[in-house]
Amino acid sequence: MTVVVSCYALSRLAEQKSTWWKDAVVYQIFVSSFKDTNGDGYGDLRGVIEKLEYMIDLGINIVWLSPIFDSPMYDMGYDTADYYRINPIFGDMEDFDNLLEQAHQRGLRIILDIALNHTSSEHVWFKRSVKAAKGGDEYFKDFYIWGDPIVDEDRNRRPPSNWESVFEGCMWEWVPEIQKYYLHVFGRAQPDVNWENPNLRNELWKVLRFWLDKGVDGFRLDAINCMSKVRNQDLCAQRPGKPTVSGWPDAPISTPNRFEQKANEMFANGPRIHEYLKEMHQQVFARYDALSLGEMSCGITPELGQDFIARDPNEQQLDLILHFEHVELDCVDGDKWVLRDWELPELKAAVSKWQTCMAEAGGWDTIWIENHDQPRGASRFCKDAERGQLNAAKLLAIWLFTLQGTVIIFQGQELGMTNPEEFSEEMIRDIETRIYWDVAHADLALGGGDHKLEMAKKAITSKGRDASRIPIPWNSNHETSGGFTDNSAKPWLPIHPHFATLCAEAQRRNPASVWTFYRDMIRLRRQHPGLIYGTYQLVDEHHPSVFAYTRIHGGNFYLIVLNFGREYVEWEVPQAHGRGWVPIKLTSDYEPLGLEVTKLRLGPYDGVICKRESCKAANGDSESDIV
Ligand SMILES: [Ca+2]
Repeated sequence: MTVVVSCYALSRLAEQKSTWWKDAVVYQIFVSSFKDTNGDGYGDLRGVIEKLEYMIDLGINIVWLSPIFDSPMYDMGYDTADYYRINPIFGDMEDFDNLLEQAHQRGLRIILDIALNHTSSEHVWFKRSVKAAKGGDEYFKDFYIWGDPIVDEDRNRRPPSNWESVFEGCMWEWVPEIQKYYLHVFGRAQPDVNWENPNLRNELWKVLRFWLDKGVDGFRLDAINCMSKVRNQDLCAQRPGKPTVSGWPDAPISTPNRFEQKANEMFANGPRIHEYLKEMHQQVFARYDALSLGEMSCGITPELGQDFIARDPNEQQLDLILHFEHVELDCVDGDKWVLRDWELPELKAAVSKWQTCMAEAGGWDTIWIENHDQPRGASRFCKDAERGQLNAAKLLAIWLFTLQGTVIIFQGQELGMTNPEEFSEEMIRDIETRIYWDVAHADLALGGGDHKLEMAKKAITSKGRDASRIPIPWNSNHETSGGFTDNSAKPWLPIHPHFATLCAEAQRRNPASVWTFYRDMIRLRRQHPGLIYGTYQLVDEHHPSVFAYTRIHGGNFYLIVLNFGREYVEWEVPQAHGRGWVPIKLTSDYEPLGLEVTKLRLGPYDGVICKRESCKAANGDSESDIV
């Protein structure tokens, strides 16, 4: 009997744990660019505290803080030097404790962004690991991924495998003093930790528990599907490659005539990844009512994604995953810098597949379009939106808040911020963009031609990570960089050229602003649980400019129709979806509410949410059968 009761209690706990983040709206803060309170040009934790009421007014439930741990900031904090210390740029532990307390007092939850795939090369673990190779502390010897060189008959040395780093060049970095290479999936100052080592994993669980014990409400786990790397013995049909004497296989040749090769299959979704994440869940998240939000920017598909969010308690790994298919439509072969045009049906297919696959697996999707790594959505999903820029930002809000999943917005998105568009070298602060720009320059020196440099500038203005990282404009005061900092300070990145019209102060006073629209959409979504929990179904999948879908929940039926094009379009509600649709929210007020619609005439970037009540048909069947 006791067993039955405790199982019931456990299942109740699981049920409780799985609900609070589902209908929540997450607001991502890139602390450096949010609000500076001490005039050093960088945002800080006190700036976040200052703006807690702002987030409450908007309707936010969860704040995601970009990495705040001590870091040399080679990659803006995604290179941790000490997981137990606050980065002095952002404040100290007292500031953090204050922030957590004041957020909780207001009912706001805080989740921390943490990179556990790698640390900074400044981390003491890394220094000790190097030392251990020379006969130091054995405990740290295998905290990182060390590889021996492959030496040919002529005594030429090459790295243990041909894997290409995500940022640039070879994934292996030579350390002359110990005659070994270390592996780094990202930048060379970001060595990957070795998850094969149980001691290392235990240290990471301790880190997570330390912050959860403080009361944080969860983590955004950076690059969480990259922890398990492929060894020779792991090669198979799904992971083709060529074994080498180092024990690390070479990736298949995709770019002839060079050594480094794309190697996603060698480090993403590797052979032990589910084992590791189950252990993390059991050792950490199962013991707290905390959210695990796993970022998977490298090689995740809806089918693979299902395996990470399984609801079976024995298989549990992550609550939510951040996937990237919809923001990689403009990439050629996954290369973010090589741009391609995409068509709306491709976007509809990608979004719909994730919506369906997550629901089928009993999981829950995440809904987002921009973040600190991605450009502004309004500049990307509504191309050439000058004619309807205001509508475009509102259209994107309707889209986000009517899909199924936890909605995540990035600071400034609620202001309809766009990419700055103009190229300037002063804007290049991000290490990934800097490397790309330097390579483009080197190509020019080798006779690459001016047009290549122009293409690089275009790629940087539309895809570079600095575009969305520029400071938030709080007011129209030029002296204080739009209220971001104080009179004397220079922000670490230039402010937006249109900061005076985009600023929060002006928008909050304006009932027709993007800010007001976001606030209203958040409220509307709460008033209509069907928009949160309803079943998603795509309508008219091949239409070139209209993205339409239904959400059905209990007796409530919703139809969302969005014109992603810059031309007027007439769209007839398909007969199969019934009649009686009444608009409840529009991007613009061009049409009176309260009238039934059968045909919609939508202007550039216009969107509409329609609703109808279920009614029983004459034969007693629910109308849901025909929707
Ligand atoms: Ca500051």
